Amino acid sequence: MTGECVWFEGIPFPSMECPLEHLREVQENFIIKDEDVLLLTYPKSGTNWLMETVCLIHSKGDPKWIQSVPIAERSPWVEAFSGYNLLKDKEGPRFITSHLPVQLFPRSFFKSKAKMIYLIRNPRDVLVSGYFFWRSAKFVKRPQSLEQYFEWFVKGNVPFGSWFDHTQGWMSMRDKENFLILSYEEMKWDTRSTVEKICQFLGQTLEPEELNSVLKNSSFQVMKENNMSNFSLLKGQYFEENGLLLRKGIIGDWKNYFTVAQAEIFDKLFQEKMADLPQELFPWE
Ligand code: PPS
Repeated sequence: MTGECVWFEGIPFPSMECPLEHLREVQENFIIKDEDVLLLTYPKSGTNWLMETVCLIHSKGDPKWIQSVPIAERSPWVEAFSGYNLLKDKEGPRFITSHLPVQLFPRSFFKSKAKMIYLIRNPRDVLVSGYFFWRSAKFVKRPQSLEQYFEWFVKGNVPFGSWFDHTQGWMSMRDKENFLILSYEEMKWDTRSTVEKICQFLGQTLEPEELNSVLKNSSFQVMKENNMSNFSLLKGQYFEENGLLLRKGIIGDWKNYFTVAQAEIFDKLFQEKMADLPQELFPWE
């Protein structure tokens, strides 16, 4: 069932969950409400870690919810057919996840006060994580080698398009008060402070033991063992048995895979594409 992508507005999407008509429907008709919380990422940036963290903050560290409801039902992907159907009839505040680039996000959002968290990660690590992930997926064209995936990635010929365009697009929101930028790297370096930052942004207060429980239950090891959060429920239909969402969970794994030439090409491209943004937005080395 290895699938192809559909192209929407010049960007490839996995055709199985994001058919063309659906993407149009999401963009034109999905209503974002002021009380929604939007978790926005380019794929492989730590999306599920952010989702788990936000869910645990919401339940004040109580793990019952994250242990009993699949992660994609707690904070559905709006661009996925199944996620959209869960979201559209849901009453009250919603957590909404999305990998959509800003220009294809539901138009209603531009008039809403919904809080948005945009999580970024060193695109070199995003690339390596994506290579291992997509090569076990059954719903996109699988890369045959890292070399091939590198070529696709730098051209933006990968699901959800160019990392550079995605990041440039969402970063244009950065002066809005309802927009919080986080990085996977800061989450790793100082998880506690990052969770506190998220709590402050969401207007949530946690007791010290509640915060400790958020940290424990969103840790790599605990998430890896939680079948509601580790994508094991998707094996068979969407992924091969060896497919892993929680692969290594580290910073700088790209150094184990890039050749010197690839590292140089990437550096040059990064400088060209991101030169107009303040470099302190990108906290990796
Ligand atoms: S997806 O498929 O786009 O939604 O994937 P996404 O969740 O964005 O990214 C997957 C990578 O995030 C890592 N991850 C974590 N790292 C640290 N701690 C926790 N709790 C955690 N949860 C997920 C996951 O391991 C993937 O990175 P790699 O580098 O492949 O290990």
